[in-house]
Amino acid sequence: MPDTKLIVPDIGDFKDVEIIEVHIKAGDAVAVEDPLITLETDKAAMDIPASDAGTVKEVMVKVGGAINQGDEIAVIETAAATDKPAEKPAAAAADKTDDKAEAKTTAPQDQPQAAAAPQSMDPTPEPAAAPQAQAPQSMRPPPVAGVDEAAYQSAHASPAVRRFARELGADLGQVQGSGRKGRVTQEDVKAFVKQALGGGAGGLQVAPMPEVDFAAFGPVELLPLSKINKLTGRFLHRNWVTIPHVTQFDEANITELEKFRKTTAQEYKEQGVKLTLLAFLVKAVISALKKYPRFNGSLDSGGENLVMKRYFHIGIAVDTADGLVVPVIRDADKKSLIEIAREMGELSARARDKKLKSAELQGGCFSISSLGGIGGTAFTPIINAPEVAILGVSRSQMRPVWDGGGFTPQLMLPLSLSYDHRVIDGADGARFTTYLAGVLSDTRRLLL
Ligand code: CAO
Repeated sequence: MPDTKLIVPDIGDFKDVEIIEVHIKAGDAVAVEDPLITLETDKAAMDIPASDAGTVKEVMVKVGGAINQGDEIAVIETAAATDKPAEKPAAAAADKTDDKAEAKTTAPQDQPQAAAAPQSMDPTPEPAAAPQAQAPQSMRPPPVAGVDEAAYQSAHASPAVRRFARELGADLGQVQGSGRKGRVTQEDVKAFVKQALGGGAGGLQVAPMPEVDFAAFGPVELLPLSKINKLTGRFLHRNWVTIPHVTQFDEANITELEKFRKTTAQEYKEQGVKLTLLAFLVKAVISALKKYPRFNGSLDSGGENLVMKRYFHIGIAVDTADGLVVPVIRDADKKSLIEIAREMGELSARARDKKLKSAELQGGCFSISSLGGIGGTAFTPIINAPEVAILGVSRSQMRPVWDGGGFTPQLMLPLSLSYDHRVIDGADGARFTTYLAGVLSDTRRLLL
């Protein structure tokens, strides 16, 4: 195994340039163009990349030292067999910004200089490391989505750190530098990314929650969150921050429906079935899903296609002592109103007794969350992904409604439909609730 000395290439007019980072240590494997050290001049930081691949035997430089062209950086053991040792200048030094660095060198003579390693002394007769100086535009790292590119470019960081930040998708312009003169180090980028991941999804940057000593203000006790609280909390948080929600509000005149429900409910009560408004809502929702099938779809994992479901499984949010669960009524389109009411009663009873099977919580296409039995006028339900919409229902109220000639008392049901705006447009959101309100106002439409 031959030894090769890696030396400082032509770095222009710079003399006694300070080394601010050493990226290698004995035993490291280096590939051609891996950054060996980072230098800092008055104006910029620059990486000195490796001109040869091999294993580092000895490092001759340290942070804080100063170097000049021709100084030895390291000795590496190259893999290729040869009988002569070599001394090679490291590849052309990179410019301040890595984008430019991939394409630009500090001095016009860099390319000849990189190629200037005498071929006879070159243990590997491959071309010297000029390609870095020649990288075409298309090989430059793409800008990181959503970052301020100007701030990114002007950030005080070495090319290696810039490359690292790009790989992680970190917005370098926002990273606080802890190095000399505010230089951003690799550790700074790591800390920034860690904070971003801990504080939100998809690199969402939010201020950390304050740690408050509540006991300093009065007596407190700790109540551990239930398993369901923790699990649903995680999913709800993910859905809330990753899905662009829009909530469309509307109201349905259910005066006639409620009259019908009350008389029918009496009959079925004797059979042990509680016929509440919810069963009618399931039927009306299925009719609306058939008319507007995108609401019954789901985005595939790549976000490129909408999976259109030809079945209608409806999730019902159930409030239990341990937290929220959403059992699913399967093939609700094939079930009668009474079958739906009976199944809903059974599912919610078993949910409260913690007796649901996990299969009964899966496969939903669309969810309904009814707070009507409790109260409220409207709310913004969170979509139960991968579903794309959820209907929230609040308490119905008798209100005076203008019928063209006067005000008459009508029972109005508030509807709050949250939908995923990536899949559903606002116009369709309004069409869906208008249609739903129409069906609930006149259930004969369900027969159409
Ligand atoms: N307006 C007025 N009254 C309503 C109503 C509405 N929109 N919806 C239900 N009611 C009435 C019912 O008719 C019933 O009246 P009676 O007791 O006089 O017959 C009463 O409110 C209670 O209904 P219910 O809650 O027993 O039955 P339901 O079918 O309406 O709801 C269930 C069943 C399981 C959905 C419900 O018990 C529940 O858990 N709701 C909470 C869901 C929830 O937590 N959602 C939030 C999710 S996001 O955090």
